[in-house]
Amino acid sequence: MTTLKNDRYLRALLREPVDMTPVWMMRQAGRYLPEYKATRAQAGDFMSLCRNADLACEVTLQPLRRYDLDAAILFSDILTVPDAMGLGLSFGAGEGPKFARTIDSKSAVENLPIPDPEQELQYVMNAVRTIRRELKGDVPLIGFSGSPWTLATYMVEGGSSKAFTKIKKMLYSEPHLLHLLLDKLADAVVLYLNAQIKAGAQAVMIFDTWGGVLGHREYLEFSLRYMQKIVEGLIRENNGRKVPVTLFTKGGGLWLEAIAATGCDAVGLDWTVNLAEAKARIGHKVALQGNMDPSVLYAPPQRIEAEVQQILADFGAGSGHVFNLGHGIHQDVPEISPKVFVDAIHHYSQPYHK
Ligand code: 1CP
Repeated sequence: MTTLKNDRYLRALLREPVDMTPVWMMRQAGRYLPEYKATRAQAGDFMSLCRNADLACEVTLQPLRRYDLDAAILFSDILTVPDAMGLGLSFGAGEGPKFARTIDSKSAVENLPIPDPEQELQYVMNAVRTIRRELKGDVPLIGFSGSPWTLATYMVEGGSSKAFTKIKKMLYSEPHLLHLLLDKLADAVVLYLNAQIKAGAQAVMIFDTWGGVLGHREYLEFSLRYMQKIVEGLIRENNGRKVPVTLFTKGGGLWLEAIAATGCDAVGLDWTVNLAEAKARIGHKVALQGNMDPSVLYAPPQRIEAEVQQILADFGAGSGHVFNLGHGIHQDVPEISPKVFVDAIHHYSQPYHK
């Protein structure tokens, strides 16, 4: 049994009583912190930072030194999995991700290997072990992966996309090929997340950043089905403690019941969803994570506090809420904003837990 000094985040995900609402921030390690930029410069480039367990640990801990966060998230990227499948990932200075090779044929899918997490992705597991050691039980560590659909968009498009032309063409004209790819990715993600759990991740989250660009039937068939397969394959208890799993589909507000029915412990929400409505729809089955618009952090402190109070009131009394931004923190928010945000959540949530 792992003893944690602060286990509010894990307890809230399991809808167990807490003294105040826990909070962490999506992309809490990143370029909005000057010390992150310094460590990244020291590493040379983004992937070298991910591959160096000590530096990955350092940037994971940086936001926790500044803010009273209730969880740490592994510093890595969702695209390490396709990289380990041989696609050759790089990040140019100031640019998004690029793959040297893309998936454009049946043979390309068939030839994709399923990476052994303790071989090709061992650097991630080493980062998890190092971070767990250095956290010294202060707060839990979140492991993560991309959803098969979201990973596939990058692998087929060759990088970031706006129109998703190639993968949608594949979806509508060669659905069997896309299913083959997604099924392989689901197998790879199960191995990858279970290895993170064995290495020390105390909760896991699946980022389905691009599920929201799909049509209704296509979301269920090409994104949710494979997240469900992952949920069914995950280790759900380790060292005598439950390992909660959170599914986050950006733009997934229309499919909350279906997402909650996968058997996950928590559903991540973006800011298009009203938390009170989401609680009424699925709060009896799962915990909710979210969901302040990250752009609120551009506003003055009083406006941030007002927004936090509104979201806390929307959720109302009781456990089952992990406060978070509805997506990643922007890199140019005022330095004081994250502290105002985190402290307001802890302060104003206490009456809801009496
Ligand atoms: O220049 C830099 O320093 C790189 C910026 C950066 C960072 C800080 C990238 C490149 N990845 C990360 C870390 C990261 N990525 C984390 C851990 C940090 C933390 O949360 O504290 C996590 C959880 C991710 C996950 C991730 N990567 C997602 C899913 C979440 C989301 O933001 O929607 C996605 C889609 C990616 C791909 C990716 N990696 C990096 C960028 C710039 C992108 C997005 C590209 C795009 O918009 O298509």
